[in-house]
Amino acid sequence: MSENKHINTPFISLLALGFVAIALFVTVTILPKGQRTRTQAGASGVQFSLNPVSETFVGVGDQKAFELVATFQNGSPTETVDYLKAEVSFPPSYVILPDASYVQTYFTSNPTNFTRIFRVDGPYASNTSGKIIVEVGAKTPGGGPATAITEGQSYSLRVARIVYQAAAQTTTPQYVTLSGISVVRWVGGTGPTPAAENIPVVVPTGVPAGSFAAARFQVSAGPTATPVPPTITAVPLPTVTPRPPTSTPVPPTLTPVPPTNTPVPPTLTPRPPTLTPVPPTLTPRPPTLTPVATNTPVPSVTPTPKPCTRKADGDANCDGSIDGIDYSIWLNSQCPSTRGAGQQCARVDADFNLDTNVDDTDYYIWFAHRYEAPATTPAP
Ligand SMILES: [Ca+2]
Ligand SMILES: [Ca+2]
Repeated sequence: MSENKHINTPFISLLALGFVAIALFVTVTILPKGQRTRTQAGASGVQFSLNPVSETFVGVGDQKAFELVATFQNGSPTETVDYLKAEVSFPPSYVILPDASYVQTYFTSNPTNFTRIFRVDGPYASNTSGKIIVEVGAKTPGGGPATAITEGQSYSLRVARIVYQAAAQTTTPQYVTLSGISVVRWVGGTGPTPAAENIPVVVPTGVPAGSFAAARFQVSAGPTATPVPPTITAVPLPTVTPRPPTSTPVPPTLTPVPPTNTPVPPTLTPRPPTLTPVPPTLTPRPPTLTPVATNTPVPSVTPTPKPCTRKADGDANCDGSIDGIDYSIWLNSQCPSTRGAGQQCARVDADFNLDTNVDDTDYYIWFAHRYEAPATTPAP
């Protein structure tokens, strides 16, 4: 017993010393790190690329795929993306989206994919406009793809895979380009700002003006236009020996006959044009957006920070535009009416219909008005 005590005393001292050392380590190392991850938002930037950067379609009708990739710099596994939008432009005179070919936005190679699809244009809309709008997001707070697999390291996320079909030959380079990019993350906080923000988009050099990335392509003549070697090669036919003609030349039995087709007067008589001018169906209507009396300027005693004229349309951060940032604010501050008696919502800047709840009704308001141009208001 006493022997055990003798052994345990230095052991306990050593253990105590170990605890002190661990406590010091935690204080010095972990705490500042925790603070840093809170103050530093995460990824310093995101760069977009189209892969491959150069492609050759082998003839009209040939199909090739381009992938839209977002590469985050200095990201974090704990930082997730709430919203992503990109516009992919292409010359529809040279390439089109084949029928029933839709843009892929789910990849098994991504640890996490965007699960909410706001909009991804299909062949009909895209081939008319020469543009595919890819607009995706997270369905739950923090449920979007992370900006890194390993803390601080660069990470490439596959966003979309687009299959194109060559429509016409071109030897001069044509481009698939990107523009209109928005990648939104949640910053947090309980105050009115900033809550959510765009991750800065890194614009590479050497791409067409106004676009963030480009892939070059051309359409070669293809196998159909190249001279095909004759499949029927000249084979010597020795078996057919020249024989005297068995059939003696006979005078042509077809005696010239007078042409049966006598010229007839043209049956297509000029008709009056069937497309008679119709009066325009779009009659001028009175503007539907009539100024409503609800937003009348109220002479307030305290100076208001800034007017939030589009709150009712889904402008959560009152910056005048309804976009992914407002979606992120809504996503992260959902507060349905089933929250329980007496419980108040942490933030209500995404309560667009002012019913004190932040719920699906507010989401649909945002969805219906996003990227809508602000109603023209008379200048003060
Ligand atoms: Ca806004
Ligand atoms: Ca509401």
